Amino acid sequence: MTTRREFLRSSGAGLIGAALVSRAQAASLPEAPTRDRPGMAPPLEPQSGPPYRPVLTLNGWSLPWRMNAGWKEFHLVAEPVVREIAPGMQANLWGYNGQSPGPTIECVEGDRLRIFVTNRLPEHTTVHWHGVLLPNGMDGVGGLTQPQIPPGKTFVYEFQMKHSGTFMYHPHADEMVQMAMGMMGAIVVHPRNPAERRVDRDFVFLMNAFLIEPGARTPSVAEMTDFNLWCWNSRVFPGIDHLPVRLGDRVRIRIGNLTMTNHPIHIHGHAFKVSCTDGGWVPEGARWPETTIDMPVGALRAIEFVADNPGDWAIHCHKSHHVMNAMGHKQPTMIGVDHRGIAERIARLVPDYMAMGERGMADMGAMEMPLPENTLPMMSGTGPFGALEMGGMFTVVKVREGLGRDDYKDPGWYRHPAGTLAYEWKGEAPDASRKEPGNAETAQYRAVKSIAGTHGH
Ligand SMILES: [Cu+2]
Repeated sequence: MTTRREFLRSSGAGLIGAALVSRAQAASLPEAPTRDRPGMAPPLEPQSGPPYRPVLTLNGWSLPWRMNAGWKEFHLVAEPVVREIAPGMQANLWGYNGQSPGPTIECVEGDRLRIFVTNRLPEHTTVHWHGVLLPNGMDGVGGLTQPQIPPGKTFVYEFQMKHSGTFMYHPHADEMVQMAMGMMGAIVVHPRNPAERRVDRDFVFLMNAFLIEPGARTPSVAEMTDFNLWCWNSRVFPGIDHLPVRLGDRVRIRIGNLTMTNHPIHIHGHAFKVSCTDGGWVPEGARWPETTIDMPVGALRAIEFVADNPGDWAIHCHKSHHVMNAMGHKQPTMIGVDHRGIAERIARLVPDYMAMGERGMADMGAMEMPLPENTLPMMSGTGPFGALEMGGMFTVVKVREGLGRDDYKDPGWYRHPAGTLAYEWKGEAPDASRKEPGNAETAQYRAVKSIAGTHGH
């Protein structure tokens, strides 16, 4: 069956339609669609211009455009937004078109782009097109290549996308504040020939980080290192979308890093190769297999693999503090310390004292701790076998047989075939020969306050 879109494309009617845009319309601003739902939008199939296989933005969407006499016109609106970081926590951020990050801009190599940027922030801004090779005056560095865009004004950027690849946009104006508030978005430029570099599933997200004090809603913008929310697209686990993948699919995941530290991104059950950076495509012969790739600050990497191993595979940052949410850093390690009788005595002096960590911190995942309003637990999420004890930069690639080609619905948890699941050994236990660790007389005690009273990470 021929769809209307294919008909338009093959008949050239789309082109005629574009040419018929009236002068009044040409002079008008294109619509600026907004979205506030935090889940992944379905792929945006191109309604005009050259064909391509669209990407999926984790917890995000792609920005629709209009064709105008051969130009693809987009409209970005820089504005304050409310973003759900994960169910149970909302943040006052700055973003574009209703969300932080802003929508992904998708286009095709060779496309001519006209991007209208309206500033609804309380201060001036600009947009820099990170990695895109364009005329100097379109580079968006406030003060250097253009005047700042004052509040209430709209500027226009016009350039041709000369190269396919993975890029991003963000302000180059009061960057410390504007990026710390969540202003950024991804740019995906598809090859002109849709058969080139084709994959079956193409995902994209940006990494960002916030410091939001427990109980607060607005990020502390002066923070440089001690963040407590390590996000993918301004979301933390368990709020990050899963990546449903059909068994045998070739998968690409494009990742950008706009935090202020590197993130070693690790995937389970598969080895991948880096196929693209923000500098362009990596030649086949220069790629090598990895299961972890360290993502530098201010850079993008696209990883590719064939999903040949069914299951629920973790994908996460390998810095263990980046897979948890707000907590204090200053706790002494209490493993092996016997708290018995001590907690009650300390609690008389420090009312919110909690004995924690004497058997490790895993209990925190299941513990119902009193938290200030609008604060996420340090570790949370539930899997098919119980508490997942994760937060931050963590989600699951769900590789399944029998998914539809473009089916992105959550297939549920993996059902392990018989004989493929770790199991308990039920023989007779040997005598415990290890020495009892810890000793109440010699251990040094310090008051450990609950996470409610501490910040940082
Ligand atoms: Cu990390």
